[in-house]
Amino acid sequence: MSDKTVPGAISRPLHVGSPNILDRSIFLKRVERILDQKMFSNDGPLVRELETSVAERLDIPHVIAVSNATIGLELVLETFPKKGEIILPSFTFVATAHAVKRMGFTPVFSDVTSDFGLLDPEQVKRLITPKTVALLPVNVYGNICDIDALTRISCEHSLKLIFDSAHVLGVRHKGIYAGTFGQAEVFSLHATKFINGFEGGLIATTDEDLAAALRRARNFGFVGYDQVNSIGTNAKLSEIHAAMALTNFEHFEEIIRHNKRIHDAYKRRLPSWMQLIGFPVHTESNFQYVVARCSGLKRDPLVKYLHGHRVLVRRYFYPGVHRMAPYSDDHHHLPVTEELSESVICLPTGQDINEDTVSYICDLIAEFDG
Ligand code: T4K
Repeated sequence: MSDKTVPGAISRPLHVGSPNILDRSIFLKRVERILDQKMFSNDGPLVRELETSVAERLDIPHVIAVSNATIGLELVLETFPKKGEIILPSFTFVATAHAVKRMGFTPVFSDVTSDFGLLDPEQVKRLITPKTVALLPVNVYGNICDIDALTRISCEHSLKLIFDSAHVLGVRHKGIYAGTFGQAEVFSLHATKFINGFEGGLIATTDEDLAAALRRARNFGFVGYDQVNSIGTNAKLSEIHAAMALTNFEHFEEIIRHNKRIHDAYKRRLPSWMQLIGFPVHTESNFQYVVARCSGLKRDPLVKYLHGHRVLVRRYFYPGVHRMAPYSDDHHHLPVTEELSESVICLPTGQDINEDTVSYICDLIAEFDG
């Protein structure tokens, strides 16, 4: 066991996506206001303020707050006029596939690009059949997919195109913030994400009718006090979640600056057998994730070793959804996904991490290697 101490006297383990809490006093003032006004849920003032702030700041026509990104994806999928196959990457968090399956579609897993782990348009073309109804690319690790190629393919084959954008709130592609690509994008406000709302999600769309349908669907289908014209569910975001998300969102540029400093520090200090996954040209990331590929068979022993030192690195995304029980079939191989899922390691990030903690982690890694 190393005799090094964690800098800054951090008593808890170091996490991937340690939660951002940017202005505790403003958050607590908002909580006081919620308690005074006694408006806790059901499209309350803070939910509206959050939606408007994100829409205005990121130039997105319609933003609909929901209780988490998984249900946000389900609500969008539920608006599709017919069921069928949906092409998505296996290299994602399992929630993406669950949303597809739970809404009655057939997930068809595609391989990804080896450089960034993003849905590979060439593979997608090969998987399209008469049953395909949609493409569901995932913008992983603060990276944006090849929007132009995927948009072209979806238009040529009259397919819906929606993005799992859980990781890319505040990320720009060719200068445009994520939130206006395809028919809809869904962001996550989970505690470990770029903007921490404890839990929560945001659906972004340029389509006014879709936005109105989603607002109804998240509130049981109500259009007035007593009128329900369509099926809906309870996907509402509460005021306390909105207070947290809004308070953090007000500091989103500061969070990006912090994340970039951390990313740069890892870049300087990691050994050459760990290659950081970078960002595609035209992408300005939020740097929320620092992901490296480990060469050789070092990844799993390294994870075990770091966990032993309370550095809780993660294997996002292992083993690939196509190899998880509900989706696995022995004949299905996705070589790039499998290679990536066996070599990637997500390093601690977020507000608990600073340049000293990065040095501490990199020194531990150097000792492991040595
Ligand atoms: N699509 C993609 C591509 C996603 O990555 C996700 C979620 C979704 C869709 C769905 O979004 P949501 O429906 O959740 O809005 C976590 C999160 O629960 C999940 O939101 C996230 N992706 C996924 C990548 O990670 P776990 O089970 O791996 O998290 P857990 O509990 O191990 O936490 C990660 C680390 O963070 C731990 O070391 C502990 C630390 N932590 C966690 C929480 C919740 C804290 O320090 N404080 C906390 O409050 O799933």
